[in-house]
Amino acid sequence: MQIDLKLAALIFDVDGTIAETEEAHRQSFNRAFEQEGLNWRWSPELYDELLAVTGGQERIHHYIDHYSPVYSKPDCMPDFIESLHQIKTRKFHEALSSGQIPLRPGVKRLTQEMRDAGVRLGIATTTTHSNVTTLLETSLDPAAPKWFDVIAAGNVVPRKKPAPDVYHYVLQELGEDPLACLVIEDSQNGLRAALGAGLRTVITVSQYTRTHDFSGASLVVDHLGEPDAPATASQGSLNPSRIIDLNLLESLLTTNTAP
Ligand code: XBP
Ligand code: MG
Repeated sequence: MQIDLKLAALIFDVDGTIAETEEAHRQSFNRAFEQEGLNWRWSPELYDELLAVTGGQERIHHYIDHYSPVYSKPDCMPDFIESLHQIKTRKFHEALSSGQIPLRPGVKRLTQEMRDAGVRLGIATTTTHSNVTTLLETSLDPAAPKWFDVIAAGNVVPRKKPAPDVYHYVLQELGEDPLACLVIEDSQNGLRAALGAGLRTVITVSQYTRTHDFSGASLVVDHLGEPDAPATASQGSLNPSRIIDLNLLESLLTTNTAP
């Protein structure tokens, strides 16, 4: 017997999903290093490796531990990393405010469709909370942060993706059944976190995740699609639509139960 479920909530990842932000993050890290007189430079190739570690502070710590960059060791490493990351975050806000980072295709369209249909919206991200609100205000709508019933970011949970903590947190705040929710993600770490919380996931592949393993995703597409820019699926099926819309998302929720 087939049960058609209604979508109760759609949960978005941020970096690489709502917008292609990682290149701006990478450049913001490098500008912070330069401002602090550190001759560290994260090339796109190195950043691709470092992205395996989620969280900017954790990424800096990992870089220091595993790439042994030249610098004079501070008395207090946590304070040093936190201060460096705060500078980086300010640089990232400048990039956002200059309008350099557009939304990915379909994000504005789909969030509006969800709001019109009464489907709740959530955010589950590893990035810093102020990055989320600044991105939403500058690229979606000045009031956009209020469209989301929950914005779970950064250190709101003890363990970052691929741990499922942030998705468990969002589900708890929403009070919704995971079977009536869906996630939009872009990375392997994000997919593992969502699946770990029992959430079906649509992947929109991004600039730094083209080679990731998306086993377990309900659908993998190049982007959410627009009527004049159809999406292409590399895993799962988009038929008959060529964009990710409410009908397509609810078809992913349908559960086949024993008769
Ligand atoms: C991606 C991340 C973040 C960003 C950098 O987050 O792992 O760490 O790369 O942002 P998402 P911060 O879960 O949205 O894909 O420096 O603020 O961490
Ligand atoms: Mg992401």
